[in-house]
Amino acid sequence: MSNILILGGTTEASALAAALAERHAPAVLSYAGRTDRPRAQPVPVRVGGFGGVAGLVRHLRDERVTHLVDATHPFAATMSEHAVAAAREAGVEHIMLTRPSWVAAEGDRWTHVPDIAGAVATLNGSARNVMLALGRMHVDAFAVQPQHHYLLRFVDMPVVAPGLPRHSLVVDRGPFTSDGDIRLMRDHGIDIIISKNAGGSGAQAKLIAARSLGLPVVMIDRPPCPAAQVTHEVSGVLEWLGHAAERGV
Ligand code: 3Y8
Ligand code: NAP
Repeated sequence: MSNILILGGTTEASALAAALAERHAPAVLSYAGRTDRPRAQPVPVRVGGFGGVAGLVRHLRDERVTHLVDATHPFAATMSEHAVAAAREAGVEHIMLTRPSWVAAEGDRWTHVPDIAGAVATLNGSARNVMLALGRMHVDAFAVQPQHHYLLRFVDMPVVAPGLPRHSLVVDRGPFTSDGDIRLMRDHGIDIIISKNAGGSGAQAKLIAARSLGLPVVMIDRPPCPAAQVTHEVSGVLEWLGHAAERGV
Protein backbone atom coordinates (compact mmCIF):
# COMPACT_ATOMS: atom_id res chain seq x y z
CA MET A 1 0.00 0.00 0.00
CA SER A 2 1.57 3.33 -1.08
CA ASN A 3 1.88 6.21 1.37
CA ILE A 4 2.54 9.43 -0.58
CA LEU A 5 4.15 12.69 0.55
CA ILE A 6 3.62 15.62 -1.85
CA LEU A 7 5.98 18.61 -1.46
CA GLY A 8 3.48 21.29 -2.50
CA GLY A 9 3.07 25.02 -3.05
CA THR A 10 2.11 24.97 -6.73
CA THR A 11 -0.95 24.60 -8.95
CA GLU A 12 0.30 21.16 -10.05
CA ALA A 13 0.70 19.98 -6.46
CA SER A 14 -2.90 20.97 -5.74
CA ALA A 15 -4.12 19.18 -8.88
CA LEU A 16 -2.23 16.03 -7.85
CA ALA A 17 -3.71 16.18 -4.34
CA ALA A 18 -7.20 16.37 -5.85
CA ALA A 19 -6.52 13.36 -8.14
CA LEU A 20 -5.16 11.28 -5.25
CA ALA A 21 -8.07 12.23 -2.97
CA GLU A 22 -10.48 11.10 -5.71
CA ARG A 23 -8.70 7.73 -5.71
CA HIS A 24 -8.66 7.54 -1.89
CA ALA A 25 -4.88 7.14 -2.10
CA PRO A 26 -3.19 7.86 1.26
CA ALA A 27 -1.37 11.20 0.68
CA VAL A 28 -0.19 14.21 2.70
CA LEU A 29 0.61 17.60 1.14
CA SER A 30 3.45 19.58 2.67
CA TYR A 31 3.81 23.40 2.78
CA ALA A 32 6.89 25.31 3.99
CA GLY A 33 4.59 27.72 5.85
CA ARG A 34 5.53 30.80 3.84
CA THR A 35 2.01 32.17 3.61
CA ASP A 36 -0.56 32.99 6.28
CA ARG A 37 -3.45 30.97 4.87
CA PRO A 38 -2.30 28.36 2.36
CA ARG A 39 -4.97 26.94 0.08
CA ALA A 40 -7.05 24.20 1.72
CA GLN A 41 -6.42 20.75 0.30
CA PRO A 42 -8.58 17.59 -0.06
CA VAL A 43 -5.81 15.57 1.65
CA PRO A 44 -4.19 16.08 5.07
CA VAL A 45 -1.66 18.96 5.14
CA ARG A 46 1.53 19.46 7.15
CA VAL A 47 3.19 22.90 7.42
CA GLY A 48 6.83 23.81 8.13
CA GLY A 49 10.37 22.80 7.21
CA PHE A 50 11.65 19.30 7.95
CA GLY A 51 15.05 20.39 9.31
CA GLY A 52 17.27 19.81 6.29
CA VAL A 53 17.97 16.49 4.60
CA ALA A 54 18.35 14.64 7.92
CA GLY A 55 15.00 15.96 9.11
CA LEU A 56 13.31 14.86 5.89
CA VAL A 57 14.90 11.39 6.13
CA ARG A 58 13.56 11.09 9.68
CA HIS A 59 10.11 12.24 8.54
CA LEU A 60 10.05 9.75 5.63
CA ARG A 61 10.96 6.90 7.99
CA ASP A 62 8.70 7.93 10.90
CA GLU A 63 5.68 8.40 8.62
CA ARG A 64 6.51 5.27 6.59
CA VAL A 65 6.36 7.25 3.35
CA THR A 66 6.74 4.99 0.29
CA HIS A 67 6.55 7.61 -2.50
CA LEU A 68 7.88 11.20 -2.42
CA VAL A 69 6.53 13.60 -5.08
CA ASP A 70 8.44 16.88 -5.35
CA ALA A 71 5.80 19.20 -6.79
CA THR A 72 7.45 22.38 -5.51
CA HIS A 73 8.07 25.47 -7.63
CA PRO A 74 11.03 25.35 -10.07
CA PHE A 75 12.75 28.06 -7.99
CA ALA A 76 12.47 26.02 -4.78
CA ALA A 77 15.89 24.59 -5.60
CA THR A 78 16.99 23.78 -2.05
CA MET A 79 13.84 21.76 -1.31
CA SER A 80 14.26 19.83 -4.56
CA GLU A 81 17.90 18.98 -3.81
CA HIS A 82 16.97 17.86 -0.29
CA ALA A 83 14.14 15.70 -1.65
CA VAL A 84 16.44 13.76 -4.00
CA ALA A 85 19.07 13.22 -1.29
CA ALA A 86 16.59 12.23 1.43
CA ALA A 87 14.62 9.84 -0.80
CA ARG A 88 17.85 8.07 -1.75
CA GLU A 89 19.02 7.80 1.88
CA ALA A 90 15.61 6.60 3.12
CA GLY A 91 15.12 4.20 0.17
CA VAL A 92 11.88 5.95 -0.88
CA GLU A 93 10.64 6.21 -4.49
CA HIS A 94 10.98 9.80 -5.82
CA ILE A 95 9.61 11.77 -8.77
CA MET A 96 9.45 15.51 -9.64
CA LEU A 97 6.20 16.97 -10.92
CA THR A 98 7.06 20.27 -12.55
CA ARG A 99 6.03 22.39 -15.53
CA PRO A 100 7.99 23.18 -18.68
CA SER A 101 9.76 26.56 -18.83
CA TRP A 102 7.94 29.32 -20.65
CA VAL A 103 9.26 30.00 -24.16
CA ALA A 104 9.01 33.43 -25.80
CA ALA A 105 6.26 33.61 -28.42
CA GLU A 106 5.64 35.95 -31.38
CA GLY A 107 5.52 39.54 -30.10
CA ASP A 108 7.35 38.85 -26.81
CA ARG A 109 10.19 41.24 -25.91
CA TRP A 110 12.14 39.09 -23.41
CA THR A 111 15.66 39.55 -22.09
CA HIS A 112 16.94 36.39 -20.37
CA VAL A 113 19.13 36.71 -17.26
CA PRO A 114 20.60 33.82 -15.23
CA ASP A 115 19.50 34.93 -11.75
CA ILE A 116 18.16 37.73 -9.51
CA ALA A 117 21.50 39.62 -9.65
CA GLY A 118 21.30 39.55 -13.45
CA ALA A 119 17.82 41.07 -13.29
CA VAL A 120 19.04 43.81 -10.93
CA ALA A 121 21.86 44.68 -13.33
CA THR A 122 19.44 45.23 -16.23
CA LEU A 123 17.88 48.12 -14.25
CA ASN A 124 20.94 50.40 -14.43
CA GLY A 125 19.96 53.84 -15.75
CA SER A 126 17.19 56.39 -15.39
CA ALA A 127 14.02 55.90 -13.37
CA ARG A 128 11.33 53.59 -14.72
CA ASN A 129 8.07 52.04 -13.51
CA VAL A 130 9.03 48.42 -12.82
CA MET A 131 6.58 45.58 -12.10
CA LEU A 132 8.64 43.37 -9.80
CA ALA A 133 6.50 40.20 -10.02
CA LEU A 134 8.85 38.07 -7.92
CA GLY A 135 6.91 38.04 -4.66
CA ARG A 136 8.48 39.05 -1.34
CA MET A 137 11.67 37.07 -0.85
CA HIS A 138 13.94 38.87 -3.33
CA VAL A 139 12.77 42.50 -3.05
CA ASP A 140 15.79 43.68 -1.03
CA ALA A 141 18.17 42.74 -3.88
CA PHE A 142 16.71 45.65 -5.90
CA ALA A 143 17.53 48.28 -3.22
CA VAL A 144 20.76 49.03 -5.17
CA GLN A 145 18.50 50.46 -7.91
CA PRO A 146 16.41 52.90 -5.79
CA GLN A 147 15.76 55.29 -8.68
CA HIS A 148 12.84 53.26 -10.01
CA HIS A 149 9.21 53.13 -8.90
CA TYR A 150 8.46 49.45 -8.15
CA LEU A 151 5.06 47.75 -8.30
CA LEU A 152 5.24 44.84 -5.85
CA ARG A 153 2.75 41.96 -5.55
CA PHE A 154 2.84 39.86 -2.36
CA VAL A 155 0.61 37.01 -1.22
CA ASP A 156 0.33 38.49 2.31
CA MET A 157 0.62 41.98 3.83
CA PRO A 158 4.29 42.22 4.93
CA VAL A 159 5.12 42.71 8.62
CA VAL A 160 8.06 44.96 7.64
CA ALA A 161 7.59 47.56 4.87
CA PRO A 162 9.56 46.65 1.71
CA GLY A 163 13.05 48.24 1.63
CA LEU A 164 12.51 50.14 -1.64
CA PRO A 165 12.08 53.95 -1.27
CA ARG A 166 9.55 54.24 -4.10
CA HIS A 167 7.07 51.40 -4.36
CA SER A 168 3.38 50.48 -4.59
CA LEU A 169 2.23 47.24 -3.01
CA VAL A 170 -0.59 44.98 -4.19
CA VAL A 171 -1.57 42.10 -1.88
CA ASP A 172 -3.04 39.34 -4.03
CA ARG A 173 -2.58 35.66 -4.69
CA GLY A 174 -2.62 33.96 -8.08
CA PRO A 175 -3.64 32.46 -10.35
CA PHE A 176 -3.94 35.85 -12.09
CA THR A 177 -5.80 36.86 -15.28
CA SER A 178 -4.33 38.66 -18.26
CA ASP A 179 -7.16 41.26 -18.20
CA GLY A 180 -6.41 41.91 -14.53
CA ASP A 181 -2.70 42.23 -15.19
CA ILE A 182 -3.27 44.52 -18.21
CA ARG A 183 -5.37 46.78 -15.95
CA LEU A 184 -2.72 46.68 -13.22
CA MET A 185 0.10 47.56 -15.65
CA ARG A 186 -1.90 50.43 -17.20
CA ASP A 187 -2.95 51.82 -13.78
CA HIS A 188 0.70 51.92 -12.67
CA GLY A 189 2.18 53.06 -16.01
CA ILE A 190 4.45 49.99 -16.00
CA ASP A 191 7.21 50.10 -18.62
CA ILE A 192 9.11 46.89 -17.74
CA ILE A 193 8.27 43.59 -16.00
CA ILE A 194 10.68 41.37 -14.01
CA SER A 195 9.61 37.70 -13.92
CA LYS A 196 10.92 34.28 -12.90
CA ASN A 197 10.58 31.55 -15.48
CA ALA A 198 8.11 29.72 -13.25
CA GLY A 199 6.25 28.02 -16.07
CA GLY A 200 2.67 26.86 -15.58
CA SER A 201 -0.50 28.89 -15.90
CA GLY A 202 -0.79 30.56 -12.47
CA ALA A 203 1.78 33.28 -13.11
CA GLN A 204 1.58 33.45 -16.90
CA ALA A 205 -1.02 36.24 -17.06
CA LYS A 206 1.60 38.99 -16.69
CA LEU A 207 3.47 37.70 -19.76
CA ILE A 208 0.30 37.72 -21.88
CA ALA A 209 -0.45 41.23 -20.57
CA ALA A 210 3.11 42.40 -21.37
CA ARG A 211 2.84 40.98 -24.89
CA SER A 212 -0.46 42.73 -25.59
CA LEU A 213 0.90 46.04 -24.22
CA GLY A 214 4.21 45.60 -26.10
CA LEU A 215 6.21 45.85 -22.84
CA PRO A 216 9.69 44.35 -22.30
CA VAL A 217 10.13 41.47 -19.83
CA VAL A 218 13.31 40.55 -17.94
CA MET A 219 12.99 36.74 -17.65
CA ILE A 220 15.00 35.08 -14.87
CA ASP A 221 16.01 31.58 -15.95
CA ARG A 222 15.53 28.68 -13.56
CA PRO A 223 18.23 27.40 -11.22
CA PRO A 224 19.62 23.99 -12.21
CA CYS A 225 17.29 21.05 -11.51
CA PRO A 226 18.72 18.01 -9.66
CA ALA A 227 19.06 14.75 -11.64
CA ALA A 228 15.78 12.93 -11.01
CA GLN A 229 12.79 11.30 -12.68
CA VAL A 230 10.56 14.16 -13.92
CA THR A 231 7.04 14.39 -15.28
CA HIS A 232 5.06 17.45 -16.43
CA GLU A 233 1.64 15.87 -15.94
CA VAL A 234 -0.41 14.64 -12.97
CA SER A 235 -1.18 11.57 -15.12
CA GLY A 236 2.58 10.87 -15.20
CA VAL A 237 2.61 10.69 -11.40
CA LEU A 238 -0.49 8.45 -11.33
CA GLU A 239 1.16 6.06 -13.81
CA TRP A 240 4.35 6.10 -11.72
CA LEU A 241 2.23 5.21 -8.68
CA GLY A 242 0.53 2.40 -10.62
CA HIS A 243 -2.89 4.06 -10.27
CA ALA A 244 -3.41 4.38 -13.99
CA ALA A 245 -3.35 0.57 -14.26
CA GLU A 246 -5.82 0.12 -11.38
CA ARG A 247 -8.37 2.60 -12.70
CA GLY A 248 -7.73 2.27 -16.41
CA VAL A 249 -7.34 6.07 -16.66
C1 3Y8 B 1 3.35 29.03 0.17
C2 3Y8 B 1 0.54 28.39 -1.19
C3 3Y8 B 1 -2.13 26.64 -5.66
C4 3Y8 B 1 -0.76 27.17 -5.89
C5 3Y8 B 1 -0.79 28.56 -6.47
C6 3Y8 B 1 2.01 28.44 -9.32
C7 3Y8 B 1 0.88 29.46 -9.21
C8 3Y8 B 1 -0.46 31.01 -7.84
C9 3Y8 B 1 1.84 32.64 -9.19
C10 3Y8 B 1 3.18 37.22 -9.84
C11 3Y8 B 1 3.88 35.92 -9.51
C12 3Y8 B 1 5.47 34.07 -7.06
C13 3Y8 B 1 4.92 33.60 -5.67
C14 3Y8 B 1 3.43 32.89 -7.31
C15 3Y8 B 1 2.44 32.15 -7.91
C16 3Y8 B 1 0.76 30.08 -7.80
C17 3Y8 B 1 0.64 29.06 -6.67
C18 3Y8 B 1 2.02 30.84 -7.34
C19 3Y8 B 1 4.21 33.99 -7.94
C20 3Y8 B 1 1.42 30.20 -2.95
C21 3Y8 B 1 1.55 29.40 -1.67
C22 3Y8 B 1 2.80 29.63 -1.11
C23 3Y8 B 1 3.49 30.53 -1.97
C24 3Y8 B 1 4.85 31.04 -1.70
C25 3Y8 B 1 5.20 32.22 -2.54
C26 3Y8 B 1 6.63 32.75 -2.41
C27 3Y8 B 1 6.69 33.65 -3.68
C28 3Y8 B 1 5.91 32.85 -4.73
C29 3Y8 B 1 4.23 34.72 -4.92
C30 3Y8 B 1 -0.73 29.08 -0.71
C31 3Y8 B 1 0.29 31.22 -2.91
C32 3Y8 B 1 6.08 35.44 -7.00
C33 3Y8 B 1 6.51 33.06 -7.62
O1 3Y8 B 1 5.81 35.91 1.09
C34 3Y8 B 1 6.45 34.88 0.80
O2 3Y8 B 1 7.42 34.42 1.46
C35 3Y8 B 1 6.01 34.17 -0.46
C36 3Y8 B 1 6.94 33.51 -1.13
C37 3Y8 B 1 7.66 31.65 -2.39
C38 3Y8 B 1 8.10 33.90 -4.19
C39 3Y8 B 1 8.84 34.95 -3.45
O3 3Y8 B 1 10.07 34.97 -3.61
O4 3Y8 B 1 8.18 35.74 -2.72
N1 3Y8 B 1 5.13 31.87 -3.95
N2 3Y8 B 1 2.72 30.89 -3.02
C40 3Y8 B 1 3.95 27.67 -0.13
C41 3Y8 B 1 4.54 27.01 1.10
O5 3Y8 B 1 4.43 27.56 2.21
O6 3Y8 B 1 5.09 25.90 0.94
O7 3Y8 B 1 -0.62 30.05 0.07
O8 3Y8 B 1 -1.81 28.61 -1.11
C42 3Y8 B 1 1.25 29.24 -4.11
C43 3Y8 B 1 1.24 29.78 -5.49
N3 3Y8 B 1 1.85 30.88 -5.88
O9 3Y8 B 1 -2.28 25.57 -4.98
O10 3Y8 B 1 -3.14 27.21 -6.15
O11 3Y8 B 1 1.68 27.24 -9.28
O12 3Y8 B 1 3.18 28.86 -9.44
N4 3Y8 B 1 3.90 32.64 -6.05
C44 3Y8 B 1 6.78 33.22 -9.12
O13 3Y8 B 1 6.21 32.45 -9.89
O14 3Y8 B 1 7.57 34.12 -9.46
C45 3Y8 B 1 3.45 35.31 -8.17
O15 3Y8 B 1 2.91 38.01 -8.91
O16 3Y8 B 1 2.93 37.44 -11.05
P1 NAP C 1 13.49 26.52 -0.97
O1 NAP C 1 14.26 27.81 -0.90
O2 NAP C 1 13.83 25.53 -2.00
O3 NAP C 1 13.52 25.75 0.45
C1 NAP C 1 14.01 26.38 1.63
C2 NAP C 1 13.56 25.51 2.80
O4 NAP C 1 12.14 25.67 2.97
C3 NAP C 1 13.74 24.01 2.60
O5 NAP C 1 15.06 23.62 2.86
C4 NAP C 1 12.72 23.45 3.59
O6 NAP C 1 13.16 23.64 4.93
C5 NAP C 1 11.56 24.43 3.41
N1 NAP C 1 10.59 24.00 2.39
C6 NAP C 1 10.50 24.42 1.11
N2 NAP C 1 9.41 23.90 0.51
C7 NAP C 1 8.80 23.12 1.45
C8 NAP C 1 7.63 22.31 1.46
N3 NAP C 1 6.83 22.23 0.37
N4 NAP C 1 7.31 21.62 2.60
C9 NAP C 1 8.09 21.74 3.69
N5 NAP C 1 9.21 22.52 3.78
C10 NAP C 1 9.55 23.18 2.65
O7 NAP C 1 11.91 26.83 -1.08
P2 NAP C 1 11.17 28.23 -1.42
O8 NAP C 1 11.63 28.71 -2.75
O9 NAP C 1 11.30 29.09 -0.21
O10 NAP C 1 9.65 27.73 -1.58
C11 NAP C 1 8.88 27.50 -0.42
C12 NAP C 1 7.51 27.05 -0.85
O11 NAP C 1 6.91 28.04 -1.69
C13 NAP C 1 7.48 25.74 -1.62
O12 NAP C 1 6.29 25.05 -1.27
C14 NAP C 1 7.37 26.19 -3.05
O13 NAP C 1 6.72 25.22 -3.86
C15 NAP C 1 6.50 27.43 -2.91
N6 NAP C 1 6.70 28.38 -4.00
C16 NAP C 1 7.94 28.93 -4.17
C17 NAP C 1 8.10 29.82 -5.23
C18 NAP C 1 9.43 30.49 -5.47
O14 NAP C 1 9.45 31.42 -6.29
N7 NAP C 1 10.49 30.09 -4.81
C19 NAP C 1 7.01 30.14 -6.05
C20 NAP C 1 5.75 29.54 -5.82
C21 NAP C 1 5.61 28.66 -4.78
P3 NAP C 1 13.98 22.49 5.76
O15 NAP C 1 15.38 22.56 5.22
O16 NAP C 1 13.85 22.91 7.20
O17 NAP C 1 13.33 21.17 5.47
